[in-house]
Amino acid sequence: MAHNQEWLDRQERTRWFLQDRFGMFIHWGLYAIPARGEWVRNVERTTVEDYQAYFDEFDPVDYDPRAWARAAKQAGMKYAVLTAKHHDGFCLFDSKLTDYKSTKTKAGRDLVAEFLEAFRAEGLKVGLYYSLIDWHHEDYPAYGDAHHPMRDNEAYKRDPSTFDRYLDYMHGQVRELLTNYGKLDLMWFDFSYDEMQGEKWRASELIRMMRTLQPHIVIDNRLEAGGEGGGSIYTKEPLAYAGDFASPEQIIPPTGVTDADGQPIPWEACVTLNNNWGYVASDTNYKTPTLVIRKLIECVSKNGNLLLNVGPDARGRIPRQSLDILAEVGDWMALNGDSIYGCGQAELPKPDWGRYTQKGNKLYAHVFEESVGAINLAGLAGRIKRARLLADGSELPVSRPWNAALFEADAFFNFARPEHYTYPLPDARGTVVELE
Ligand code: H79
Repeated sequence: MAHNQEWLDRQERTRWFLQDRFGMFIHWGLYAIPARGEWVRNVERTTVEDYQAYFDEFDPVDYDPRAWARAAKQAGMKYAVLTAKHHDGFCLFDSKLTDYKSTKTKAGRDLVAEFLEAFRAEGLKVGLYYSLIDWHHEDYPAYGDAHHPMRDNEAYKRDPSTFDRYLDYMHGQVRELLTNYGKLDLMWFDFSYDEMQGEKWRASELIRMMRTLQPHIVIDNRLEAGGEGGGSIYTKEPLAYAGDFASPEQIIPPTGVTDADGQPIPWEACVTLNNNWGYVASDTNYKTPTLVIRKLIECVSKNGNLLLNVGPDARGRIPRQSLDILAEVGDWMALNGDSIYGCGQAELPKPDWGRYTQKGNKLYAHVFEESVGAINLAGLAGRIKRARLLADGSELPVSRPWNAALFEADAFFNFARPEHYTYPLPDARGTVVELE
């Protein structure tokens, strides 16, 4: 089956996205105040009235998106996505269609506009997250809806015929975002479920409008799917609203994301730094910088991106622990970013000591495990012109040591100079050798 135009356009639109590989997700809203996660209303069945306390109180005096942008850039991230509206319906932008927005709080600021300006100023690409689900809007199904805080509260029975009013509102807000805020590089919708998918959102109409306003905007696949995947993005004839990339949530697909013929489909794993998207002070279950680095490498080795989340607190500060992790990831990226940006899956299978990424005729050997003896480059005998430690450019001899005579089809290298049998990895987080 031939590719349709949607498929071909996707190739064009996602060029920068596949190049950049590493982005920052930012989950921020009223839920930073209760600090029990962005699903707090749902989990605790909080009414709109009870949640109102956080709206009345919201006053992020330390909001300085330029500091966020510097942290993202220093970490080696190339794009960022902010929650313009999460499921609770609170808007971080000055929408004319609601008063449930940051400009009507003590903040008195268009937080989205300031985010966009700050991140663009650092040279990062910018995206907005917009929740399809809305627990605040009175025309969004509540009673009986799988994901609504009031799903089992009969007082919240709603007339299904008014759902179109919500869709007018939702389309109107997307129009505002794509009209009033300059060029947006990415739009991250969240999320479809059960029969709430595709044309239930009037998705064809929405996409037509979006492509008229901003033809190049990259869009996720969640007008048609949830975090578990699905939808026509996996086919050679995706629908107009299939999206430009798959969005596995809190998981890295074992073998990447491919279509029926095994051809790669753009994808981005969205992953939290601790165990929550929104700010939760008590959640100190942070991933180590080494794990983050290795998971980023893993994504790229499977042709994917990593969208790594931070959850700023109610005052507007990214948690100290998150900043510390990002700084260390950034130190590694500053020296080894060539093995990430513009790279993808290698032609060779995964080696047992780590992973490969590849860009053209350059192969990046990411060594995670200390070796006993020389490191085996299976399948590369006679094919390597030179090997360099990426972090400092130093030469690494590629040879076949005496004790590898039986494996003579393979090439080997060794971090030791002169050659020893064991040697500590130059960088325990992930040592990268550039092979040409
Ligand atoms: O915005 C982030 C999440 O809020 C949202 N998507 C990411 C990017 C998301 N939507 N659905 N899910 C995450 C998965 C749903 C998980 C749930 Fe639960 C399990 C909802 C209710 C039970 C997690 C655990 C949230 C509350 C308890």
